[in-house]
Amino acid sequence: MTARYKFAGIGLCSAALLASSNLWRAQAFWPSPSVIPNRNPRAVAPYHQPIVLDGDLKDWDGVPFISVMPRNGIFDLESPPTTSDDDLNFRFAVCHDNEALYVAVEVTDDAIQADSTTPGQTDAPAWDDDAIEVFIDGNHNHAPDARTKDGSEQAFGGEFSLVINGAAMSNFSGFPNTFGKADHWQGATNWDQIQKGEKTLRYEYRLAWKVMGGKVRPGDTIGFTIAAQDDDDGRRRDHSFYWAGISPHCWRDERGWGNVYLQPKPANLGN
Ligand SMILES: [Ca+2]
Ligand SMILES: [Ca+2]
Ligand SMILES: [Ca+2]
Ligand SMILES: [Ca+2]
Repeated sequence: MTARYKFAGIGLCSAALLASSNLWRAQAFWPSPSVIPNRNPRAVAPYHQPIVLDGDLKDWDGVPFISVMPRNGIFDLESPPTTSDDDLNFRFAVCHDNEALYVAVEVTDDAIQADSTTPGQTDAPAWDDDAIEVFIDGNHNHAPDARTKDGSEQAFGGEFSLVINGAAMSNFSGFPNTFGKADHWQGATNWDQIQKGEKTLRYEYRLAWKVMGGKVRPGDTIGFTIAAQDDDDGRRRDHSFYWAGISPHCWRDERGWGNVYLQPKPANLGN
């Protein structure tokens, strides 16, 4: 190949690689939310109990997990994306027990960091450490701004963050500083195991109907998304990675979030 054609070939190959890569997808500017492929994915939260909040997911046996890999998730481009599965990927599941929604998450991450927060905090800057953020749109109205100043959207949910070290944050919900309260929300991680050398990060949440506005019940569908925040160098955030969202600011635009159907308890299980 002449030098000219060689460069043209390299250019074409690069274009093909970029077009097929998540990097391209993550950095693309979508023309409008209405044409985003795979927008608003759906998950089913079956009735399932008992769940024990302890960072051990054996009690989730039989509940389907959804895998979110760099090739099929959404990077919020407030932070850089990664194409490496080892750098960051997660899987999650949802279920309910007629009183609350439960969320389980298992994260693969190449460097575990929790230097910016302290266990026991309920107003932690969770996004600067390895953390999970759950977003609830309890009135399911797909509002373009979940953070309206009048609080009308946060009355039906908002953001509920849990750091791998057990620190928490719900100040961007209608229910600030309520982590640990059974009538609001609770959670647990496998931090004890991580400190002993375990490499897989595990999280469990319990979110009572109250933090969705109080009217959500089995049979309803709520707006929902979930993100893994990744700190790899012990300072601020390196990656922000969502199941569903419109980047940038996935945390704000409910139109890009997924749906969770709260599947009622089967009649054959009794009352
Ligand atoms: Ca458990
Ligand atoms: Ca990482
Ligand atoms: Ca990390
Ligand atoms: Ca940090």
